[in-house]
Amino acid sequence: MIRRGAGGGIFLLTGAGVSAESGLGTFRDKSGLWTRYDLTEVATPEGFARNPQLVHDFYNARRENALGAAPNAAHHALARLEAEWPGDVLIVTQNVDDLHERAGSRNVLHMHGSLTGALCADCGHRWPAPARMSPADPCPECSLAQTRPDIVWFGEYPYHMETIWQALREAEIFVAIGTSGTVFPAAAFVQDAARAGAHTVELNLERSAGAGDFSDGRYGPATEVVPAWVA
Ligand code: BV8
Repeated sequence: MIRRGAGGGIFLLTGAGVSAESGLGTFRDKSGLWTRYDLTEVATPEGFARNPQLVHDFYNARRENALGAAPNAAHHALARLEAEWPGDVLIVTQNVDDLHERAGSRNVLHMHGSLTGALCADCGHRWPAPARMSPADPCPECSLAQTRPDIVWFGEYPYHMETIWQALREAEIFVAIGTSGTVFPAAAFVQDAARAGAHTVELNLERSAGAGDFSDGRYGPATEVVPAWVA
């Protein structure tokens, strides 16, 4: 349970597990995406350069799934927390779906990008992604056919890092929800927050490899443990 009245800033780091019960796959569970796709082929700039159509097909399928999914009780509980908590509440998500926003959360940073965005690999122009994208799509700005999903791939620099590091220094409560703590720099955020004096909590289906870095943990499906912790 959050210490009521603390009023301090809450930093929420979410991963694929918060969207699992909305029907969107995770990455490293037994039927996870990385068990079915070679991440070097679909989630690296080198893979995109080799076969842009394969990468677009991968993200077109995930965009279609995400558009057809609905926010679950965990997303709604976090939106309620932001509306009711006296201090700041920031969601930094590794997820590329927009279920936090569709549940009503306003203060959301997508550090690994978003399925709703398109990016021109040549001029850097960004625009709302159509339902399906292809390598031949011309950039609305420079007209070159260098369109890519606005996603941060392995080896690329995550978005909003300066804002994120500042928020980690200021947070009084740090909560990691539905993430295996496998991917950096997100996996190290709990240590950054603890160093700055934050109370740290893991809310996950099961103890992650980094569970020992947290001061507290609640385990079970996000749609149960997140509303219970927010209550
Ligand atoms: C970078 C694209 C330079 C989007 C993704 C040390 C320091 C810095 C970098 C590195 C480092 N060591 C290695 C690196 C490089 C690399 C990295 O971390 N590699 C790993 C494999 C070792 N990192 C990078 O390249 C990053 N860039 O480092 O730039 C830099 C250096 C320093 C400082 C700043 C910058 C870029 C990483 C981004 C890569 N893009 N995907 C997409 O396609 O979606 S990563 C991919 O993994 C997704 O973004 C995903 O969100 C992310 C993390 O996965 P999780 O969300 O945790 O999902 P997972 O399946 O693993 O776990 C799900 C969890 O949920 C499980 O624990 C499960 O138990 C739980 N769960 C399941 N069901 C439920 C549930 N929980 C609750 N309820 C349920 N129902």
